[in-house]
Amino acid sequence: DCVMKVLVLGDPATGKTSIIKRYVSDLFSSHHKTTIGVDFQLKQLVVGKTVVHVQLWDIAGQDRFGAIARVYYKDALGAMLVYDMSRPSTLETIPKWKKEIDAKVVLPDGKPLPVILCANKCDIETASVNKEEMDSFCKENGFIGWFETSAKENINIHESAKSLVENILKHNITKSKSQSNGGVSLGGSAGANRGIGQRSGSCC
Ligand code: G3D
Ligand code: MG
Repeated sequence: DCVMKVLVLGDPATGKTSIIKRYVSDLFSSHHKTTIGVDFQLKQLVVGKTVVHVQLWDIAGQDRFGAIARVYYKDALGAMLVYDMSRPSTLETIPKWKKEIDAKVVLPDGKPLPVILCANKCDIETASVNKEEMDSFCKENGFIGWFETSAKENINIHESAKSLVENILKHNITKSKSQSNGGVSLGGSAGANRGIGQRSGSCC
């Protein structure tokens, strides 16, 4: 078994909480409260012979650059960056988000975090993307890939998460479940954080 911390970032109301909810419990509701503080949900999946416990961290009301507490980034191994296809301004801020991630956290081997881009709300008829433009946008900004997603209609949520998780596993940097504190301690005790990278590859 292994554990990985994944951040879900992007402008307000782009669908971050909805994506997490859809992925973790296969639900969509337009009535969840805007979450306050740091919050994560767990999703278990099996990749090959490995049980992967993915912690999805919702920034929850801190969706502005610079406003996110450092503890949020700490020990993260990957991120989903979300924009709203029906609001182009939320794509304009994506490069800033990507730079913010790269500035705040790197993998234990010093490489940048793998980040996937979600063009969310693809169910909205007026929303569209230019695939070639998106491909080159992803290359320029160092994303591992992009998906058109809809948390509402359950389109590509699992696919985009799977693609990110598989990329993270390739880096051989996940902690085994027994080494991990499960991410529950927000105090950042040194003992809990030392596990990462130290026995890299021990579980995956
Ligand atoms: P956030 O966590 O990024 O702030 P939320 O975003 O998940 O709270 O979603 C913001 C609004 O977008 C919500 O609408 C939610 O229902 C809607 N939404 C999220 N994902 C999708 C999607 O894939 N398609 C469509 N059409 N809407 C989506 P309300 O009206 O409740 O504020
Ligand atoms: Mg939210």
